[in-house]
Amino acid sequence: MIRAQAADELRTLAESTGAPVVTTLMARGAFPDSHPQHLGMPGMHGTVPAVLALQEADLLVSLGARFDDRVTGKAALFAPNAQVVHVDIDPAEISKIRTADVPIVGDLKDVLVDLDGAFRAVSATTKPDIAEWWSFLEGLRDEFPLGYTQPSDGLMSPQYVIQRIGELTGPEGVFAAGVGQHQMWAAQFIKYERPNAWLNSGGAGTMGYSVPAAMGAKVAQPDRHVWAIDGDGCFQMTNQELATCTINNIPIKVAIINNSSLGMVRQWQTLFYDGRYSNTDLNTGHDTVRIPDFVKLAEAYGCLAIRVEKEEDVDAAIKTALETNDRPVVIDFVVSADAMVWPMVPQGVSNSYVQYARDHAPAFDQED
Ligand SMILES: Cc1ncc(C[n+]2csc(CCOP(=O)(O)OP(=O)(O)O)c2C)c(N)n1
Ligand SMILES: [Mg+2]
Repeated sequence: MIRAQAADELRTLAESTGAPVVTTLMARGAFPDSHPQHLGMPGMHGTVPAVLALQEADLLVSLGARFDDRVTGKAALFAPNAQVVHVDIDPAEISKIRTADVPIVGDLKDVLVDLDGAFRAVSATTKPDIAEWWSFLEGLRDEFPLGYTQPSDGLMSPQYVIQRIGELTGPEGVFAAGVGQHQMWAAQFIKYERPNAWLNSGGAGTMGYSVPAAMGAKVAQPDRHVWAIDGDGCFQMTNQELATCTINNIPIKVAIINNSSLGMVRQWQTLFYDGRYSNTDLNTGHDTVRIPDFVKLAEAYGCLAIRVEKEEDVDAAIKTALETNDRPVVIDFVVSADAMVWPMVPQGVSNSYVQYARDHAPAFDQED
């Protein structure tokens, strides 16, 4: 959708059908988060309404999405009642994972216009009634909004930091993320209103992506605020590009969400390996030797460097970063290692098992 530059055409089709819309990790921003028909991101860490809407739907129109396992969960149990219209520019994608009932190969910018025309022609006589469907979805929305709990160790919550970066920067900013928990929180808690506001390595999931991606975005669009939302692990893969930024006057802003660990791996060790933590401590954060010390490292690269350890200091640091345009800024946000990404569908099971929080699976609770 983003590569096809078809966001306007998507909006037209969505509004004429009244259908709920979800945006995959790669498509965040293709449809405005503020739009009332937007249910959020689907998949392993998607919103409960988005995950269960796909699961319960009788018709899925997939526009350039590829049914990867992070969206479908166990593919054989994905959206069991749905007929699938699958549109893609690459014929190899069609029916690769989920058999398409209606395969369409083409450029989304053209196909969306044709679909909209076809829908209008049919609905002029028989308009589908989806009021009951929407009341089911609104119920999920009310009951299961995106949220988080405050960490019990007294350290900052990473979700709060990321949410404030989004709110203070606004929808004209560009946000590039690394890979891990911070990436999922950046996808969930920053609100995207336009295509290309979100740059992210989906699919391959390459740690180290965010600093170079932010650098490229800032060169392409120097008038925008460009953030790299990075993990303490990811940042250690490509932070040497800060030299390129400083020497070439590319003033990006880097927010290190420093949980002192390979947090996404640690989360799986917590949930699925009884908390046996193996090789996930990075010793970069609270109460550690801080090797490397990200503030000293950033200063060595000619950046403005700030360390933030308390929530009351978050806004001031973000504002300083937004006001600084003569050199890169690196903020070391020292956050709790215990925060987890929710909702979550455990790997390899049906999306109907989506958990809103630990041991809380709405679809199954409702059946009880
Ligand atoms: C190059 C590379 N190595 C390993 C992985 C597997 N992996 C995915 S997320 C992650 C942890 C990332 O840690 P950090 O950057 O600190 O992010 P956090 O999850 O703590 O937010 C790892 C090791 C990967 N995606 N890419
Ligand atoms: Mg980390």
